[in-house]
Amino acid sequence: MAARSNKHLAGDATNVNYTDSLKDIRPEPDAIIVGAGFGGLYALHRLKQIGLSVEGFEAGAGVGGTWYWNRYPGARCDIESMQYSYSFSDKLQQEWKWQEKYAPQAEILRYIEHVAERFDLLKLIQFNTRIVSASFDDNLERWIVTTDRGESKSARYLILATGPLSTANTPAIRGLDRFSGRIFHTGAWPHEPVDFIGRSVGVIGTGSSGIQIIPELAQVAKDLIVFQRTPNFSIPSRNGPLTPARERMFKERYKVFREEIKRLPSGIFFETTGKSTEEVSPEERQSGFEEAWAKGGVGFVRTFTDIILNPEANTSASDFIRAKIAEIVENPTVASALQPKTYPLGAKRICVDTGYYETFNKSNVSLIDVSKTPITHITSKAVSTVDADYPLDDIVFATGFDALTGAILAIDIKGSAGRSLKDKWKEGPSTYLGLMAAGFPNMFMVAGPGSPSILGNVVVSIEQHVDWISACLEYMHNHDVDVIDAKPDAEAQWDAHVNEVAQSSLFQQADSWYLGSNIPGKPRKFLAYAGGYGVYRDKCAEIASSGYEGFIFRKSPVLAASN
Ligand code: N01
Repeated sequence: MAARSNKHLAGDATNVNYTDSLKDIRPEPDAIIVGAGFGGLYALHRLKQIGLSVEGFEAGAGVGGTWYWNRYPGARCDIESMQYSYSFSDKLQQEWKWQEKYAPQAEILRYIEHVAERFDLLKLIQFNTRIVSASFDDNLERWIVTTDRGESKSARYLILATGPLSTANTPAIRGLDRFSGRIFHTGAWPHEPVDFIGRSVGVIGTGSSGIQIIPELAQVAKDLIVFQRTPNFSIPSRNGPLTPARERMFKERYKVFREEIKRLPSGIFFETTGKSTEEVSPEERQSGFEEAWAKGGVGFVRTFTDIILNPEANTSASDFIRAKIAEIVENPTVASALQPKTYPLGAKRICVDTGYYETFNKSNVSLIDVSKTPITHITSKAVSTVDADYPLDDIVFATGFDALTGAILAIDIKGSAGRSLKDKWKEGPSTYLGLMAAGFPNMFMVAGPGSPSILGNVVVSIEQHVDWISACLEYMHNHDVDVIDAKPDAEAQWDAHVNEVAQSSLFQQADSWYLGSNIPGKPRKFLAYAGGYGVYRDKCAEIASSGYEGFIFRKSPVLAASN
């Protein structure tokens, strides 16, 4: 799309009269974008492309979001890099050369940094700056944000690309502040290398992050104590260098392939048998699982089409993994503790690992099942459970995030008439399409609650969201309107639909961050849209082509005067 410059869309430099240290001589931007991860960067690029002036704010010192903060040993993406990457520029996807099938954190960060430089986005971002509040001024019809540096800025549009998994959660364990050793969180890892050689290290948490860091720490720590509350299903990644043949396969048909994944439930392409477990003999079922296990990766769950839908198929897949755990882990008590038995495969996020179960055969690694012997407190030197003290030099929290709403609600957001978002969402988030919240005009979310984002390939979701938002802003320009809001009844209907779909899904069958149950006091509500990415995408497209059904537009005399 050709860049455009016109009075409505470009350079909306209203001379607003709000207080504060507006020392900055730059004109007020049309859009403020919060966050410079995959979502924020693409929003900056896309909105700039349609002729808007944009300004980004990022709490970190660099771009990358998740991949900036999660620098822990073993951090990598468990979606193939050829898929977990931007599709908006064919030149970029053809020219970038991934080294590994599943890229490690450092490689993904290099890629994001390359994108920021290549599309000239760095100069648009103010780093080391956290947005602490955002309010919609009904008189000016603009968003006014304030930063932790005490600055203010206003814009017509506010885009929250704050990341669905960006607010690290450290459980409030009694005595933590008295611990005299080092404390880490996987989601906010130091930038400098951390030496664990010869140390006694405790890891609390065995989700995707724990499962990735544990094998790495086990190689260097004197003792590694793993505190597990709930075991997870994990599939070996079988990671390795990206083969030239696989790279070629993607690159030769990237355009077609990227179109195809738009229709898929998770926005991820998996090679599957295409058959249900009912269509194959027990021997074929077993050999299908064996083949998928040998191939590795989260695609295991797609080996047969009915694993997620049919409890019997799910049990056979779960039994297969439990048998693998028993086969790999030599100590039967440890193996049994590592086997998930209380929920079906897929109810919690499936993990992907490199040598996770094998790690428990090492003599320096112990597993403490804190579902049986809960952690009671932390002393200056140890983590204590109901029946023992575990002396440690270091504690690593791999305890996850306040997902989807955490980073949004960390900003004091006030919409029209001063209504607080925190108050609106006190029973859990409600949005229209995960894109807007009624009463918060001209505020958009990227990969927000009520969208499918975190249930699949989040980069695919991000591109769809940002494209939808930019098309919407163009529509507003073409129809000479200035303000968009979600209609409360459309939001209520979407919310009911999100809940209804979630109720009939596997996700209700386990406690997880999907439901907010990892954060004390967070309302238990399924946070994403489980109806599938392809279905969601069609719905968003249909709404746009119907003239944005469920949204309300208006012309603003104030904004019109400033055009
Ligand atoms: O966090 P989690 P994560 N005492 O919430 C435990 C993405 N990701 O950072 O299950 C003891 O999954 C908690 O136990 P329980 C991915 O989407 C992707 O690992 O609540 N334990 C659980 O074991 C992923 O799903 C990648 O009983 C406590 C763990 O901490 C999401 O991020 C890599 C506790 C938290 O697991 C989050 O993953 C990494 C307590 N008080 C992350 N509190 C890849 O692409 C919590 N726990 C591979």
